[in-house]
Amino acid sequence: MKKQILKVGTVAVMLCSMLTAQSVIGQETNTKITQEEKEELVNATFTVYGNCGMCKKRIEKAALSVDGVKEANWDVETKVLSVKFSDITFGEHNYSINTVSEKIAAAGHDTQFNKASEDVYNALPGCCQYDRKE
Ligand SMILES: [Cu+2]
Repeated sequence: MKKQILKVGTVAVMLCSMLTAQSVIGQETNTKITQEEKEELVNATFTVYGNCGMCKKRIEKAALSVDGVKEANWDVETKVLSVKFSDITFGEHNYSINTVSEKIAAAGHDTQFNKASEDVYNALPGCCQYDRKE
């Protein structure tokens, strides 16, 4: 009888420490990305068509609106967008990159994977209407 009580007590202590450990892990993932996590970010680049600084803002904003994307940088000269996203959140690279590309096309910019619709493209400010490939 005494042995059983002891066992229950041990299990309770184990459960307790497990719960504590879990809540600590939960807290860590809720905080901003640490240096270690930053190193686990995956970098991907692809071409996005645009003209100017306004395009840059629009493209980067669209990229950053996708969950898991931590950094986005579009180069006006080379037309190359560089995105860093969390590999923990998105195991499949293609899924994440396709989503980013689709969001950018929806904002009016053709990418090497997706085309923006005529309507969205025509709604861009004149200076942002880049030359489209036929
Ligand atoms: Cu522009």
